[in-house]
Amino acid sequence: MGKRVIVLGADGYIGWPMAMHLSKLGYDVMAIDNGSRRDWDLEGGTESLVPIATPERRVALWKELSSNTITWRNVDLCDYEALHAAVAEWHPEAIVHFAEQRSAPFSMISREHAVRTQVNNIAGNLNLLYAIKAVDPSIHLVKLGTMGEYGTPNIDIEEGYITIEHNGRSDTLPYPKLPHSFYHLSKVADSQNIHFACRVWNFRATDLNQGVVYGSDTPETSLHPDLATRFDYDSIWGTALNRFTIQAASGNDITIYGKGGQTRGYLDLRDTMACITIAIENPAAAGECRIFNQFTEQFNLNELADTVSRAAIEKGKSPRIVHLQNPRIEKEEHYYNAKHTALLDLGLQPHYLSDTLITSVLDVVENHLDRVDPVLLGQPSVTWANGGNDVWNKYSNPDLIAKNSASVNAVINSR
Ligand code: NAD
Ligand code: USQ
Repeated sequence: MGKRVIVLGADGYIGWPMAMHLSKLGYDVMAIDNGSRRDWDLEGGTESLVPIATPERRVALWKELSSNTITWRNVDLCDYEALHAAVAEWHPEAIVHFAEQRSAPFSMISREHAVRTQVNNIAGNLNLLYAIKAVDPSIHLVKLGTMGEYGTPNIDIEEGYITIEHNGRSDTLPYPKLPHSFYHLSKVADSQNIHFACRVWNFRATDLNQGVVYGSDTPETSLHPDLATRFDYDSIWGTALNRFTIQAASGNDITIYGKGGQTRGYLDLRDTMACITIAIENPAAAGECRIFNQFTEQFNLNELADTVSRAAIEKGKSPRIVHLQNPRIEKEEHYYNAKHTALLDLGLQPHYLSDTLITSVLDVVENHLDRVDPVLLGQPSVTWANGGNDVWNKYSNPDLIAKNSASVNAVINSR
């Protein structure tokens, strides 16, 4: 029997390829998701550019093509009893936790969306900590955080910790955080709670401050269209890089928000698979809260737009770069130098955007251009300043919004 792992958020963009990748490596994988991401798409009228199959179809097809079994469970991390039962049933060596609301604009739509994001993410993660404590505190937690937890300070960003000298004394402390949104703030709260669990319960944890992930092909997703992972491009869920590539490929303007000096870390989806596998295979020690900055290259938006534009010109397109009024409140010109050596030291062999942009992103986009919805690709609909007055959903769907609000209130009231 292989080593057991649980992948939480296994229906998502990274979670689904990760579940297959670990299964192919010989791990016995339990995959958990509650389908909330698909509900949030229905609620806002958003849709993946690449069609995605149901979890049932994905798992059945994976078994047929690889002869490996992924055990699927529909569990909400906010339902402690169900989560505890799944962790107890599988008793894994490691749990990889992707299962959160991951969009900064979604978290900034309104008070209700900010509350929903933070309840889902922080309460779900806290439930997980309690489930691990109850089942076996030696389970290695591999948790997806984000580089945006740090924000854009005017000093070098270290990997999780910084040594500070103050009034003649010195200590190594968690690096200060200045997050970009209520979503990114939820990750900071998760990080604090995980750090605390390592201190008081001797947990072993790896908190991965991941940059923006791009690309959609892995050796496993490429086996069949029904094993493909999602590709978001609307202004709520689509990252700037995804949006820029589709804008360039479909003859629309590349939309930089503001001056374009905003710098972020980036990595290929295949490198995410490799980093997480490295983390699982080199577990943190008992009591250790290990923090890695998980990205391979950094770019500002102007550089990113130029790179996409050049690649699109090579393919015969003639994209135009425009600067829109920035809907977010963020620094548009700033210093950025984030350390990211820990994963390279453990053996990561990175892919680079300049080598893979055309094959791993632009070609995928071109194959699905007929599915591009110009409304979703266009102007952003959520502004940081408004705090709740935005018309954000493409199709007003009061039934789903009411259903989601009711379930959030139920979670809050039950605490
Ligand atoms: P995603 O939205 O595609 O996938 C997340 C999955 O988690 C979804 O399938 C969703 O249904 C599930 N989920 C959410 N809340 C849940 C709950 N309470 N119970 C059970 N399942 C739940 O997101 P992704 O892009 O695959 O990101 C995965 C993780 O990596 C997230 O935590 C995200 O914050 C982090 N991350 C992503 C990126 C990126 O560029 N995509 C970068 C840095 C960090
Ligand atoms: N931006 C544009 N044009 C667009 C869309 C975005 O200029 O059409 C700008 C934003 O203003 C921002 C930058 O691009 O300055 C990055 O935005 P993004 O949407 O690409 O990424 P972000 O909101 O930071 O979130 C994404 C993922 C999130 C993950 C994060 C990693 O959605 O889950 O945590 O990247 S990081 O940025 O390192 O925090």
